[in-house]
Amino acid sequence: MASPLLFLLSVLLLASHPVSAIWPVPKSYSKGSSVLYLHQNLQITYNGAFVPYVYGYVPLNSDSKEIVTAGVSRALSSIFADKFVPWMITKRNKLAEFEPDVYKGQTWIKNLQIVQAGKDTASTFKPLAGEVDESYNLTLSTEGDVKLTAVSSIGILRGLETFTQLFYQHSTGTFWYTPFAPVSIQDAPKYPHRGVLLDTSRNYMGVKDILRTLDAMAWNKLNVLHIHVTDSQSWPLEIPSLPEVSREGAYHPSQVYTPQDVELVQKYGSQRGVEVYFEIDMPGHIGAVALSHPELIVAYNKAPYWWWCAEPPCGAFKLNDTAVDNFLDKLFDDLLPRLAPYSAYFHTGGDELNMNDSMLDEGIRSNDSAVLQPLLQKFIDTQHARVRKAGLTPITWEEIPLEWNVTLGKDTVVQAWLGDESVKALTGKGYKVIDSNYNFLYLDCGRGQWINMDNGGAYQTFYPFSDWCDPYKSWRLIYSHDPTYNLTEEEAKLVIGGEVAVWGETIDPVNLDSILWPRASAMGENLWSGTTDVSGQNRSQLEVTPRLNEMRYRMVARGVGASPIQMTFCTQSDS
Ligand code: CP6
Repeated sequence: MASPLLFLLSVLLLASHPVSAIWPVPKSYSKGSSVLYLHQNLQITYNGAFVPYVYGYVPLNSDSKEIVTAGVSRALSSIFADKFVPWMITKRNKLAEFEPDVYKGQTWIKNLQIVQAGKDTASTFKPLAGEVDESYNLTLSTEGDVKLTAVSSIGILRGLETFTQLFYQHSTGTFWYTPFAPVSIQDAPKYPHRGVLLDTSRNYMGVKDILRTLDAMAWNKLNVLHIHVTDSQSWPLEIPSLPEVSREGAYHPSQVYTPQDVELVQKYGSQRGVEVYFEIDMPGHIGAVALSHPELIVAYNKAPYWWWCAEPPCGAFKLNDTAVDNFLDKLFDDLLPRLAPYSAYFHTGGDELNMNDSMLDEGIRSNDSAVLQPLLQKFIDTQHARVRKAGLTPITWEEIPLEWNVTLGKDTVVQAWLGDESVKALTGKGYKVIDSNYNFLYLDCGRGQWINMDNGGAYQTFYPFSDWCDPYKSWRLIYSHDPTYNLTEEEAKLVIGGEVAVWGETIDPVNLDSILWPRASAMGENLWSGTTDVSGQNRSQLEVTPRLNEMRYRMVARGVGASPIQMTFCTQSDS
């Protein structure tokens, strides 16, 4: 089947017009070479009822019809606002050869018929991994009939996004067309959890930067945003019942998420089929609490940092302290009920806890894991019980079960970061796993090293000497990563997906887009489409590179500053 001749032929065909950047690539996809034009007065129906196309439609609530109406609005307006004229991916000065002749008469798309076969439930918009059916079928006939069917409204949104990626703006500026009719697509994701971790503690990210990230995630069919909202460096989260925590712990009063901000971000995500969940990292990585509650924290700002934590200014909760317990009771009572309407999960952290920290805890004074393990087990049990009581499912970092031998409830999801071996060990123990292998998926590239820690606290003189960017993880490296590497079939079933991570030491809104995109797109395709094509082979770079390049131009056209992946020359001169 995969004869070199056929392969060569398909490469030549691909080079003769835009490649159609359906990204991630659908499970099954066939297309032709007839042209269809799109105008703004096509007839749109949803389960037989008329749907208006309103530019910038904001859903009134989370009813399926509202979600779909807003999805239609975004899809059509992103086509008509895209201004994506593919000269950069065709031939120098020869765009006319690839574009339809608009004066030869047009076949217009007449209708967009949307049919949802199933009923949405409350968990459609905040699903546990696997709870929502994201599959869809999309067909465009040569005559201009478009049909989109799905089980859930999230599936409809996925199909609408695919629909947008079939269209280009004509260089005349007033026509939008697809050169690919007839089209037939059947699509469904391989993994239910396709995520991005965003760190808002090391550097603050504005609400608008988070909303832009949610949009770009939806274009890439990524469906989970994990906000690592607090850490030892800052606490940018307002807790109304504990106002002192962000008052003292945020970098600046303007760098705080209010409860309204949190709800906006969650709602915005849920309307796009992207679930937003939060992490309060503990018992390590919690130093910022010491600024308002020094009595709860050990090792805050203690030098030399490497004795106490992975990165200054350190700071860990006392592990066996009723004041800590009371604080967390109040914190969770305030926060979790506000998150639960939009999230299925809450992440309690648990990474990189340094045993030495409890040497400074007057109630413990030990770094013996035999002493600390039962205290940590109790700490985790207590916090996870609170999470479950709020109707959320707990997530922890891998160290909790693997390094500390803490036993977790079987509902708990474990996020692995230290590599393939961790994924194997965790699935071997029967835990559901999110893969965030730092060798492939840490987009910040590595942890900085800090020097001059004994200089009396002048942090501005500390500098990271290896984090920018060593080694840089190219989209190709990320794309080569299979979350189920070296797993048995049984183990692989427990991998619910993966998350790329944007640790924020050297990232803020200025470079966020270029750090994330299109590298997160690369992992997005692995998680949606798997790492192999229909014949079980790794997809060819000859097919993937121009397609990702086109997706990158599309993201740029939609206002996201994605990095270029090659020279314009590469795609312009390819025939
Ligand atoms: N912060 C927190 C970090 C990291 C982790 N947790 C991290 C560790 C190693 C690298 C990059 C980031 N900055 N809270 C690890 C999960 Cl290479």
